[in-house]
Amino acid sequence: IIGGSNTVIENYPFLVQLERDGTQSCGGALLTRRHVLTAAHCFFDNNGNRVAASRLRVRVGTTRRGRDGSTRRVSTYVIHSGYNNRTMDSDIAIIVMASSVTLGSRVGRVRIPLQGQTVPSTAPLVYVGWGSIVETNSVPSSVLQMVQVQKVNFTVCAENYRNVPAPNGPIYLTSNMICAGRLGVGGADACQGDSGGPLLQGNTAVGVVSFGLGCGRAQYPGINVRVSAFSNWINATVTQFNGSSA
Ligand code: 4AZ
Repeated sequence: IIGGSNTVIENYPFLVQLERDGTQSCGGALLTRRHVLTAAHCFFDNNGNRVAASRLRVRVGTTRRGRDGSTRRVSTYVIHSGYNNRTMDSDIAIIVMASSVTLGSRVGRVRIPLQGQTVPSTAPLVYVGWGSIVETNSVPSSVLQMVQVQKVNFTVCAENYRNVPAPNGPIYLTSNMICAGRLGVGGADACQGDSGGPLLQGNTAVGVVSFGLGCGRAQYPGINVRVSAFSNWINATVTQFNGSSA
């Protein structure tokens, strides 16, 4: 999180850490006592291979990165069939934990919007996570960070990304994405390690942190999965993977 402030998990009890080989690598948000909403790209290694579920843990109920709270094994994870690792379209996935977590003041469920529900352009939005606090390093935060941002006009955001020069661009956004940050100002954004975590409007995950060009840049807001484009898929997937055999 760029430009954020220290906060505590009690303010965002649905927020979880996804650990790969014992190290926090992504964020996520609890949908139910057994299901976590996160990003599809969190499940691929640097060679583009899927990471085995046995290497993953979900840590809930803690403000501190990699400490306290409690962890759960991952039974399986479901990557959206439309995920494209080059365009980053449909960068959304659901984790099915091997056992359920206990709800309390530090562990709770996030809300998701109805399918097709749009985010009001004036609503205050919040990024949360343990990711980098500086664009130029990949040092995570040991304490949970939050930062307030705004939805950025999609046409403007898409044009800016389309005009990114080679070799990084052009980058073509899809209608399944929401931009959020401080357009023209910068300094408030998600960053490496925040991926998979929610972009919040109150207790509703309107986005899933996905990617961006750098972090906190004035012309390049963070890009998030538009959750309302996937609400029906989320609900159907949670229902399908609901039981003891998953
Ligand atoms: C990343 O590398 C990443 N500024 C996540 C979010 C953003 C950039 C990069 C948005 O996971």
